[in-house]
Amino acid sequence: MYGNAYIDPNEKANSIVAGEDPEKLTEFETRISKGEKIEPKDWMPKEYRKQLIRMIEQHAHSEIIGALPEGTWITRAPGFQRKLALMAKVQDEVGHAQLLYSAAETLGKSREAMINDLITGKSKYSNVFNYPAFEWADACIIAWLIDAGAIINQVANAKGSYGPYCRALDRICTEESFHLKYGHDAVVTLATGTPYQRNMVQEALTRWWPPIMHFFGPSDKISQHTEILMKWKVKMASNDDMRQQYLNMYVPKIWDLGLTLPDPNLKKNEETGKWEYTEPDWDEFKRVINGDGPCNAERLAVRRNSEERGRWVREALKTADTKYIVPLA
Ligand code: FAQ
Repeated sequence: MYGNAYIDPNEKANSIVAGEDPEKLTEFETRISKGEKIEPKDWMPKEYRKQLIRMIEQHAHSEIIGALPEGTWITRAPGFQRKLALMAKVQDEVGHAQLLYSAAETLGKSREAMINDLITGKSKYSNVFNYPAFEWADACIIAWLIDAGAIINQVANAKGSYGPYCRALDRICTEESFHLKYGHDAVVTLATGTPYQRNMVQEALTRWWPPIMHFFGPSDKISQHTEILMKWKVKMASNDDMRQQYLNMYVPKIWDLGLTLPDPNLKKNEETGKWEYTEPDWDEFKRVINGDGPCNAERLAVRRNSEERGRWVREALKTADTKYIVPLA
């Protein structure tokens, strides 16, 4: 991260595009400012390609790893309807990863290389999925409040500049809005249920609040990539703006259910219209995204294991006589 060292913004912007053809760069930036989409075969600066690969790949990994904490609850979800809904949701998340890996592939990085970077710990994925889902209520909080955060981010970025990513996000958001309704219903059921259920959902919310505050990324003061990503309309709002939007939409809903949040300083400043809160613990965030969270090792071990166990299928497909492969209808 840039930390507190002052870097002249013009100097930084120039170094990012050093060596690019100035005419092509101007044409590219003009297209973006006009709201045109950039497509895979169009000219783009190296840094734009690099940033997109980094961000889309991390997003894809987040979906595939994100299926794990909720996935462990499929067999234990209370009742057949909840099991069915959760199974469909988890399946959707894995599908989102496929869409996102395909979008990242259009930029020139192979799926094998991306999966390899995930399982060797080289690539990051969302901090939130490195925390455990101890109870059924944790799975409900994920489905409501993590999906809510994902939707805020994705609805905004779906209006961004890179065509394949935006189209993937549009499709993902449609499915995520069902997840949100399912998650909200599951949390409302617990919050309006027995004292045991209320207590369970309150405890889960208290556990998840710090990772949720981290979810939108480091504050704008220390965010490393926001400036260039917003300039090129990959990110359509800054980390702090997304966090504010989230607090504005969801804190009142949480409080309406009679639940409390573990931050005594959380309140909306009516004069500025902004939410005030205790600054999240960014040291914990850094540790978690760099591999040292409560479940990082377990999550990657699951992915490594499935990669190993699926190897024979991929090998068989490579050598299979295609006449024996039945096409999907
Ligand atoms: N977790 O300079 P910035 C979901 C890293 S999908 C981990 O501010 P940027 C669906 C960042 O990569 C959830 N790492 O970064 C679902 C960078 O590290 P690097 C995922 C994080 O890119 C729901 C460094 O910190 N969504 O939940 C995080 O401008 C339920 C500096 O940060 C997306 O990925 C984090 N939270 O902004 C599934 C959306 N935040 O690469 C199952 C697309 C930051 O230099 C169940 N991504 N870092 O080593 C984005 O919008 C952006 O990448 C941000 C971060 C906003 C996440």
